Amino acid sequence: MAEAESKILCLFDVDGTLTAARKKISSEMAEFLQNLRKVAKVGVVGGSDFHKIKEQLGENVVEDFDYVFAENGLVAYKDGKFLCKESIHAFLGEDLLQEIINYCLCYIAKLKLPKKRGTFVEFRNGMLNVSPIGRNCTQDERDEFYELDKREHFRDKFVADLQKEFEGKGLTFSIGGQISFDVFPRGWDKTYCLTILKNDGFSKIYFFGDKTDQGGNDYEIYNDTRTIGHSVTSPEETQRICRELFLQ
Ligand code: M1P
Repeated sequence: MAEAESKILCLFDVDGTLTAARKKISSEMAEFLQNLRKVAKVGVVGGSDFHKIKEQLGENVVEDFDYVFAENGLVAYKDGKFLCKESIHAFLGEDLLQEIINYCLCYIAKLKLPKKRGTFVEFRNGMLNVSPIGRNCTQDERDEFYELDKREHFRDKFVADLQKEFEGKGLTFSIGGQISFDVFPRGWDKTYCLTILKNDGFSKIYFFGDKTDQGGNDYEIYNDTRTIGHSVTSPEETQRICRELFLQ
């Protein structure tokens, strides 16, 4: 790798950017990324936990990517090794955490939906993930909720309500996928991983994501002055832009 090129990092969101939502990476995309690694460092930053990122990007994800940032970087791997971890429990404390969880459960209990399943609040290392339908829903139920939510805005309304209720508590509510939203301390969005990269000497960090509008979980990192942001609508578009930028 040439010196100038070695200072470039391509950082990718997962769902809708490298893979279809919650689906596994295609072998073609996996091969494409290995070719890209010949001219730039390649990293991934997802809202999901490490286990889910591994399910989507493969068992060898920490070897296949130079950086893996799960939960926006709260769980980080570099060069095939574990790097660091931060926890929402230690940061917010049990009292505030329970206040948020209890409030969400009460809100969901009052919500009438066509379907409700289980796991309405998932407690992760660096965030809470809140789902009105419940994370135990099937793929069909997930798709159905997603379409309904586009019309009824259940998640937008829930988030607006939480923003009012927990104003001044330093929390961010971020809608990333199809059936849920993430709750974490302000600054623990995807820009969190940029702090970890601070001393790694990249001259340019390119970011690719699909949820780049305000309220989406790529919004902050896409607009951050430390990145060159690209908004994409599909994995195919991600490849096309990368090819134009780096592989001509
Ligand atoms: O990566 C985007 C989001 O993916 C999942 O969202 P959902 O299950 O709603 O489709 C979640 O893992 C979420 O935390 C994450 O932000």
